[in-house]
Amino acid sequence: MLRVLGRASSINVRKVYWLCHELDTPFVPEPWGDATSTLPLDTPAFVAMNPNRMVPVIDDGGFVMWESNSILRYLAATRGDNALYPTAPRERARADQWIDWQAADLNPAWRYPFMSLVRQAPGYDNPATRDASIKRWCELMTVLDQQLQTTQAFVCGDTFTLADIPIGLSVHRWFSTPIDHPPLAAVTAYYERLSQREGFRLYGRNGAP
Ligand SMILES: N[C@@H](CCC(=O)N[C@@H](CS)C(=O)NCC(=O)O)C(=O)O
Repeated sequence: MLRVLGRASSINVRKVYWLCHELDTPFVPEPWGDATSTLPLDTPAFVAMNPNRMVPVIDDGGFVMWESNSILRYLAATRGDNALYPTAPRERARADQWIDWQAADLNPAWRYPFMSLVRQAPGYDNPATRDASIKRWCELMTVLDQQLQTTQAFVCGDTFTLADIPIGLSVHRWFSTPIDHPPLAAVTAYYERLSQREGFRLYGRNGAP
């Protein structure tokens, strides 16, 4: 049985749970990294699986890997149908474009305000840095809004694809972080559209941001 290692409060772990639900793939969740768990990340056993000391990690019959968006691609390729992660080069490239944009651009933009306003973590208390990051976050969410105005449905078009999983989690984080949200009607409609999916209700918008 597929093992999914990582605390359920992690946005990146919840991506994997959600995809497993979409694929109807059973998995064993293991709460590594949870503050109350006996499975800390800073141990030789965990570091041997992921030297970055981060979750999620999967163990698929002895094949161990980390990096959430890569895990999504692997699971879709091994369990999915082509609708979720199309094989046609241009359709696949379009999904990859948004998956990579989420990791490379959108994630870094929300990190500082999230750590500051939600986690209230030490070292994230510079208002100018926070405001600059919020401004960038809003700009990127406007890019997403424009795409969704075009598709009127999901990130890549009419149908739900793998790209909607990381983007959907990011949209949940956007609405759950206490900042001034500019009105983005297409993003708001998308959030409600995703909420019609059981997997998103269970794993996407359930957690603290
Ligand atoms: N790029 C990595 C980032 C993973 C990551 O940031 N994981 C966080 C949880 S969301 C983590 O493990 N933080 C350390 C901890 O919880 O102790 C991925 O997408 O898998």
